[in-house]
Amino acid sequence: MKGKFITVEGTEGVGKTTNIQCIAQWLDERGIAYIATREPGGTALGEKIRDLLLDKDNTGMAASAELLLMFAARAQHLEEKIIPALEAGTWVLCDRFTDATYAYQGFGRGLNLEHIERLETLVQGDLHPDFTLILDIDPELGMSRARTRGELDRFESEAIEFFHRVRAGYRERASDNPSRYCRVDAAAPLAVVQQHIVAALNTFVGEG
Ligand code: Z5A
Repeated sequence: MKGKFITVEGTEGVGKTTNIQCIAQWLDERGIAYIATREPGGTALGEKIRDLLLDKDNTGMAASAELLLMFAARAQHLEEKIIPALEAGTWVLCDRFTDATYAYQGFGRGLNLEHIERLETLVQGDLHPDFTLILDIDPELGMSRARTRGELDRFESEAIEFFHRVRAGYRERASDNPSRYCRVDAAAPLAVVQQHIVAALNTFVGEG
């Protein structure tokens, strides 16, 4: 792949949307062509799947159905958008990707991590992000930030213990593979968070 694949992860209200704008600015300053996208979603089909996944009326959704819908949306996203962009030399900046599946469906819901790994191989082959930013925050603080935005979706309505498990999952993945992941303390003031992000990106492209 000629373009680079950057993903941003973290629990609710951690500041992904806010900090993706910082990464976009860093890319713009370097004249790097990129697309910004998100998961679940990113394509017309993926956005319809996202609506199903986030809809609070779907409270009875089986964890395995949730897992398969995540990968269905991802398969479409990869084929329609991510792979063509990377092959054309365009960078892809994605709000969540498969690390979220390990963290939410694996650590959060308790699904078997080896099953997730098999689906990952089926859908992605050997395509993985080149750089993953994990914004790390105490879920209580993240939820208090997220709550300022109004009605909670199906995930945001989960008990706080769920988000503690998700956070632990992200931390474990980051510490298992420090060369791909950069974990940043997202409870810090935004300017400090963004200094860390820019420093990590500079290191990633060999400017640090
Ligand atoms: N999900 C899954 O289960 N499995 C998967 O494989 C995938 C996803 C791909 C939708 O994701 C759901 O899908 C998600 C996991 C699941 N569960 N939930 N909920 P989403 O990414 O669309 O939803 P989200 O996590 O709730 O993200 P968000 O709503 O977009 O929040 P955010 O982008 O992380 O936060 P923000 O909007 O940038 O910031 C929140 C507020 O905090 C805002 O007012 C900011 O101004 C403020 N903020 C941000 N940073 C700071 C700092 N440093 N200090 C003070 N205030 C700050």
